[in-house]
Amino acid sequence: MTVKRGLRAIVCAAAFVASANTQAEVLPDCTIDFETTCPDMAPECGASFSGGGTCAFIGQGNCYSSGLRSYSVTPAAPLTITLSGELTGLDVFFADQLGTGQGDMRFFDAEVGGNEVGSTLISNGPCQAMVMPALQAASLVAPVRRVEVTATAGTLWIDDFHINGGPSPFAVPAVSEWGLVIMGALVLVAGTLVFRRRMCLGAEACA
Ligand SMILES: [Ca+2]
Repeated sequence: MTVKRGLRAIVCAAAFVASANTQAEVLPDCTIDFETTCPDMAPECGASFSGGGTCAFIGQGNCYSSGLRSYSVTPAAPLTITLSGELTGLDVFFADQLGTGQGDMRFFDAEVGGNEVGSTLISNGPCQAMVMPALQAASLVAPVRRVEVTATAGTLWIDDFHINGGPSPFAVPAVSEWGLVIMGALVLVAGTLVFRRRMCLGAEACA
């Protein structure tokens, strides 16, 4: 019975170590500028764009963040952005393009159906003002795996979709390889001590 308990303790400890070493996949710092490649053709920076417009030259007003190509969203073409890893931070140009656009950008986690995990970004602008619309930063409360962009009117401008520019606020603590070795050794020592103590109590002969 004692040996079984000792083995059970070691197995539980190993499972704990393994779970502690599981690190969520966080997408690397990466910016989609829509200039030479487009994430509606193939994933870029771990993001795949579907259902929206496309990467195109707009040349409107003061929307010229990186080159003159950007991504557009209209009421007829809401955009879904699917992420292959965790989005933990985002800054992006998200504005009305022609003076009549309105819309929002919403963030969801990896659960089935998706729970909304952050404040909705509202399009600013317009691009036709005298200055370029301000960069917007998402306020997230958990890692994001899907983004929904909807225009309720006009045309929306998206550029410089900057993924994970800072340290992750949701990082899961992980154990290094040396940490695993040390923890494994500790588990062995602890198991040996417990086992020896139980044996001694049974025999009443240990010094
Ligand atoms: Ca651009």
